[in-house]
Parts: sequence; C-alpha cells; structure tokens
Amino acid sequence: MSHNIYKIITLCLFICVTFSFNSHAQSKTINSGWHFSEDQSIWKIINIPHTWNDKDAFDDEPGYRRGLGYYKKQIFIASAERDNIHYLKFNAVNQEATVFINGHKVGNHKGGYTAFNFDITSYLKYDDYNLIEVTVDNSHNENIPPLDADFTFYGGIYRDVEFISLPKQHISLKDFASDGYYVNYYNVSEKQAGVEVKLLVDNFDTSKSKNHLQLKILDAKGNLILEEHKGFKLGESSSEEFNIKFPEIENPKLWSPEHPYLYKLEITLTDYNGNVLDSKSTNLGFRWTTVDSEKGFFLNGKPIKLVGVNRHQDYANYGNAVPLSLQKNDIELIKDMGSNVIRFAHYPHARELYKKCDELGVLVWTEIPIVNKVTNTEAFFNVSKQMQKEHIKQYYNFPSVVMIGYMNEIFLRLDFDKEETDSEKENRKKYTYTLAKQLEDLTRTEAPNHITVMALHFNELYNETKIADLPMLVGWNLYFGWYHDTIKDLGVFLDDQHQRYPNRCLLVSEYGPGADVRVSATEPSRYDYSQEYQLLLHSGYYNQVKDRDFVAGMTAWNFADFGSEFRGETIPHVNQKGLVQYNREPKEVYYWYQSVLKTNEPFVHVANYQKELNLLENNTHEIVVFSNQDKGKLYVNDEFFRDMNFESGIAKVTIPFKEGINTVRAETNSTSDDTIFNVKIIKDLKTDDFDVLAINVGTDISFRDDVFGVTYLKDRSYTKNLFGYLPSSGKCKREPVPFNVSNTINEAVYQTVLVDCNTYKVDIPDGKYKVTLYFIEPQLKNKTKVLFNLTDSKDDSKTDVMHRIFDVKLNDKTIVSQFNMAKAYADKYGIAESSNINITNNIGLTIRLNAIIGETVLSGILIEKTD
Ligand code: GCB
Repeated sequence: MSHNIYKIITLCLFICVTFSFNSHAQSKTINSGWHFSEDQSIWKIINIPHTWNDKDAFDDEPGYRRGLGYYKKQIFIASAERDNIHYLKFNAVNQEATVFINGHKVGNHKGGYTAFNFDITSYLKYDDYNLIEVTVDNSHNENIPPLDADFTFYGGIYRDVEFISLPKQHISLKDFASDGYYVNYYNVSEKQAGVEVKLLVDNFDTSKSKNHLQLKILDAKGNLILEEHKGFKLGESSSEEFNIKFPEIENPKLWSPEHPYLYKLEITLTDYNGNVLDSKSTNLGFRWTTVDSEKGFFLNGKPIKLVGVNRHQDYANYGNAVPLSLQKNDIELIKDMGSNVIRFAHYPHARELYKKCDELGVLVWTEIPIVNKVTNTEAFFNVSKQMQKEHIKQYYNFPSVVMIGYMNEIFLRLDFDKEETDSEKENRKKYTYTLAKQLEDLTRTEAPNHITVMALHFNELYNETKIADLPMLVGWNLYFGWYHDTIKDLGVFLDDQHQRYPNRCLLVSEYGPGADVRVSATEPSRYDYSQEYQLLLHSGYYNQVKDRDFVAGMTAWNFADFGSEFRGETIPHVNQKGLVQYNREPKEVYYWYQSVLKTNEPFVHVANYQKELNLLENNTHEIVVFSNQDKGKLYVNDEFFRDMNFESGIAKVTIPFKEGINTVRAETNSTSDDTIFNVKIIKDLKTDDFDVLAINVGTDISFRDDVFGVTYLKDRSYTKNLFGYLPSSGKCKREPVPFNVSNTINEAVYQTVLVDCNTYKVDIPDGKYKVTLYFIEPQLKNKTKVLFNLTDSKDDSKTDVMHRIFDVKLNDKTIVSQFNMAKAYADKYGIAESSNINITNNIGLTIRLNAIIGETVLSGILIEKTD
C-alpha cells in the first residue's frame, strides 16, 4: 500500500473515531460501596482494595483468620449496553474466588496474585440492577501455592475490580486475562530495532465480520514513527491470531536505567466502516539482555552490576490492600535509592508498578509464589502452571521485565522438616524437580526473550538435585552473618560455587539482617537488630559482590519491613529486614545505599541512630556520615571540626558532644546535611535534676521506647555513681528470648534477660521513686513456633514446669514473694512489677533477687522520680 493511501485511511479513521465513541470498548473500576461479611449475617460497607486481615495479623493472638469472606455489590446496566459483551475482571483476590452474577455461578479462580476475568454477558439483566457476589477463601489449600512462606497471606479482594463492556468484535480478553496482544522485539541493536506484535481478536457475533487493525509506533514526544494496517475477516463466533511485523527502526533510542527512553505502541481495532471498536496501548523499550557466567549481567551489550531490592507489597496498617498511589511511591523510593533492579517477591505485584519501572528505568525480576515446598498432586501442578501462564501473559509487554521466575527456596521445608523419612525426602526431591522442569520449559516457551531465574537457599540440595542447573540465572538467598556464619563468608561461598559450577550464572537474590530503628548498639553484632549492624552487613555484602565480576548482582532483602504473622521479634509479626520501615520511613542504611549507588548528583547524609544519645562517663561518640563524594567537611555546633574522607560511601568521626541539642553539619561539593543530636551526658546519677532512668538489662543494645519517651540504656557491670549488676552476685549470664512477647509493646526490653544475678545497684539520689522491674519466663512454652529463627531458635518445646521461684527486694523491702512466672502466666508474657520507694541516707537503690528454686532472671528496669 502506498504512503498516500495510508494517510487517507488514517484520516478516515480519525473522523470515524470522533463520531463513533459510544461503540468503543469501555472499562470502569467498580471498587466502591461493596458489602463484606465474614459470616453472611453481619455485613459492612467497604471499598476495594480490601483485606480482612489488616488487624488480626498483628495482634497478640497467634494466627490470623484464614477462611471465607463474602462480598457483594449491585450494578445497574442500561439497555443501551444490550448488544455488548461484558466482562468482570478481578486484578487480584487472595486466594480463591468464586463469582456469582444474579445467583448464577460464573466461575472460580485459584491463586491470589494474578488477574482473572469472566464473561458475564449471559447472566445480566438490562435496565436493572445486577447482583455480583464473590466468595473468597484464604484457607490453607494443599493445591494452591504458596503453601508456606515468611509473609502473611492476607485474604480479600485487594486489587481493582473492573467492569468491561465491549463491542462484539474486540481484542481478546480470553487469553489468561492478558491484554490480548504480545510485543516481541527482533534485531535490536544500537543501529536498528524491530517490533512484531502477536494479537488475538474475538468475534462474538453469530455472523461473519470484516474488520481493520491499525498499529502505530510513536516516539516519547508522540511523533509517529511507524504505522501498520491490516484488514481481515472474522468467522462467526470465532477467534483469530495475527502477527504484525513492523520494519526495523533505524538508530533507535535504547532503554536503560540511566535513560529509560520509551516509545509507545497504539493498537486500534475498527469495523469495516472505520468505527473504533477497541484500542490498546503499551510502552515499548528497546533493550537486550544477556548473562555471562564469568562477566555477569549485560544490558544493551554492556556489563551492568545489578544492585537493588526485593519488594513485598504490604504496608503498615493496610495489609495487602494498599492504595496504588502509596505503592507507586515505593518504586520512586527504590529508584531514588539508586537501584537499577527490583525483584517483585514472591509473587506478581500490581501491574501499575511494572509500568512505573518502565518509566523510571528499573530492571525487573518477577515470579510466582511457589515457596518452600510443593504438593505432589496433579491439581497443585496444574494451578502452578496456570499461574505461570497468567503471570507471563499479563506481564509480558513491560520492557522493564527481564527476568521471570517460578520458585523460591523450594527445598526449605525438606531441609528443616525433621519428621520426614529418607525415602519421603527422596521422593520430594524428585517431584519438586519434575515441577521445576515443567515450569522452566513453560517459561522458556511462553517467554522466549526473557531470562529464567530461581531463588535458592543456602543448601547443597539444589546442586545435588541439579535443580540449580535449570534456570538461566540462579539467585542465591544468602544470610551469612545473620542466620549463620559471618559476613565475610559470603565471598567464600560465592567463590566456591563459581569454581565448582563455572558455567552457571548467579546473583545474590536476598541478603540482610533485621533492624529496628529503636535499637542501637555501639558494638553491633549478629541478631542484635541494630541499625549499626544492618549497615555493617549491607556494606560488607556490597563490597564482596562488587569485587566479583562473575556475580551478576544483588537484591537486598527487603526494601521495606513487611508482615509475617508468625514472627516474634522486636516488632512482633513483622519481618524487619527492610531498608525502610513498614511505613516507608527510611532506615539509615537506605541513605548509605544512596551514597554508593547514586551518581547523578552530590549526596551527603549525617546518620543518627538514636533519638536520644546517652553518653555514660565521657562525652565523645563516633558518628557516621554517608556521601558519594571523596571528601567533605564536618561542622559541630556551627564550628569547623574536621575534614572527612569517604570510603565505600562512609566516613566515621568521633565527636565531643555537649549536653543537650548538638547540630552536626556535613558539607561536600555543593551539598550539605544537618542532623540534630539530642545528647544526655551521664557522669553521676546523684544529681539534683535526676528524673528518669531506664535500663535494658541483659544486653548491649539500647532501646528507645517512643511511646513513653524514654531510652533503655545498655546493661553494664556496676561502677560507683552509676548503675549495673554486681558480677560477684551470681553467674550473671545474658540470654536472648527470641520469641513474640505478649502483653507489651516493648518486646525488645523482654527479649534479653540477665540470668542468675542476685544484686543490681543504681546510685540514685535520695527521694521518692516509682520503680518498675520487667520480667519474662524464658523457658515458658511459646504458643507460636518461629521457623525463620532458623539456627538461633531455642527449643521452645519444654513443658511448663516450675523452673524458678524467687523473691524480689528493693533495698530492704520485699516487693514480690515467691515469684513464679510459669505458674502465674499461661503464655510468654511481658510482666511489669511496679512499686514506690523512698530512698534516704544516700544509700541509692539495690535490687535483690533471691532464688528459692532455680536461677533468677531480670529483663529491664525503669526508675521514675515521683516528687
Ligand atoms: C528467605 C526467604 C524470604 C524470607 C527471608 C527471611 O530466604 O526467601 O521469604 O522472608 O529469607 O527474612 O528469612
């Protein structure tokens, strides 16, 4: 066809579009005003996104409601819509949904993280209200992945619901709820780039139809670059597939994290007269990727070290029902950290976020939620394959998506479940491999231009079974320096794998320690939940990965803290490995990543790990400054203090502080950062202005109680004029209590105990005080098992026998007699015992714990002056 004829047709199409808008496909979200019930008797009005687990997954009761939830809503459909085809589309319902229209069952869908739709045309009434009912089930189901994982499976309709009305001929919605077309690229290089589109068109009419397709490629400014047309006939009640190939574009602008240049594809389907029936559009990004077992990841022919994060989709107070605007903000934060990659773990996230990755330039690893174990049934295999097909087809067109996965740590349960016999274990290896192979083959067939991936945990099972040889790129989830070993063991492991499997491409798909912004440690160590240790581990991993070309990259676990109901840490029910908090406020390590990853502008940040910095005996303290520059200057309270040199983004400076507010200012190049330090210098407790003192007994970490506004100081052995335990008064052992603690919001105070220490002295001045002592029974059986405290979990299966009985005295006054926590409390309770005391004669406070049976314990002390 000549160019002029194209122009005439285009003009005709334009005119026709203007006059035929009504017959065009229409989609609207129907999120508001649903009725929800847990039992079909009491109903409440809710809006979608919705989950019924946003609160109970965070309360003290073990477990959260996994069962049925009922939703209903009426929609009015006018008779003008009578000739259309109508679909109901659910963008995600966790995890099984059965949909009814006007009392008729229209379909069922299994799997909580991909979209599905149903053609509801034949069930509708026109000029009338139509009742939509959805029964949702998030019970454990042996045939639906995920079976078991370290995140909460919130139930509900938690992504948009759409009502879609289409003319009888339209771009298909029947192909696994995809958009009905798939963009493939050919011959992409710096010189040229080709696009080929596979498209499915449905004709629901009982007669034949003549139609026309117009496809346009536009550049980022909206200029037309290429245009293709196709006229065709459709048989009655039929579906057709078309392949439309554009000629190559010369000198294309390539897509990359630095320059995420996007073209646009527009597709228009018209009837024979040019009336627009349906239209679609998507981003196009010209890029090509390869992996090399020696040199790592390549984008557009150049090596690129992938550095970024994993992301879970939930958010403080929302569960998984999170407004899209907040979710999109996550992608902005991830990009602004300097990340060039994101792993959407452990399931497909909202499609809008992938579009955001296209726009901002973030490479994507996306996967389905087959985690920890699989079930050996045909039903489980079928749901898994259906899920992967939906995933691939619904997410196919995003140029940011380069890696597609299907399993995470699939031998974790095999490794940790002790009950299985050897032959059951062998069997499990075989059927797991079989499913992996089927999913790998399916992924390679359905997504031939993508890199297949799988994430493994630290175990030889993956090598031994050869499951690690299936994907094109292997991700290792490595927790050296957290669950086991030390930070520097990462490099040893990576080198060993590379030497033993030289042809395998690998990256570090997870790593990171838990960190609570209220916890601080001057000598950070494994499992202390301090932000200081989080920095040590992340920077240690980064340096080791950077030094090894063969490692394609690393994705930190996790971008944000996330809900995991069974966890019992300093924040219960939350996995705290986020670089930002559950409400997305950055932890300090987030800024460190900016200092090593962001190169586009000068950056500097003065870290402050403690809202209130308590300095005992002397007034100096080492602070940390992050910058992407080599050098900088530091000012303390407006006076120049020192020059700084940054190594791996970090400069450490010891500062003499004054009592009260101190301002520390760092300057580099054209940028600066000011941070306020609120300092308390404690040389002697016996001062006239003594007010309050809190001690985190049994540990070296300090803990900030934000609600009460007090900092629990780290424990110490006694020195005169201050406080501490008397080492001579018993064994004075420190023990962790790595469990959820009921009946408190200050878990961190109870999660460490000082055992068998009979005397604790605090040299407070004479006066009247309220003294609160904190206790927990460490041996008491806990109702919830914490699987993911893998190596450090204590045996919590001990029976509730009388382990210890002791008396508690403040100076010469007995405040608790025959204290027996195992008998008095049924669960791991945080117990606070408060009493008033009048101290005279300058004798200070002595806390005495006198054992009657077993060893004494103490977790914390809070002393408040009362007059
Ligand atoms: C893992 C899992 C992830 C967990 C993480 C952890 O390896 O893949 O789902 O949340 O460890 O924090 O233990």
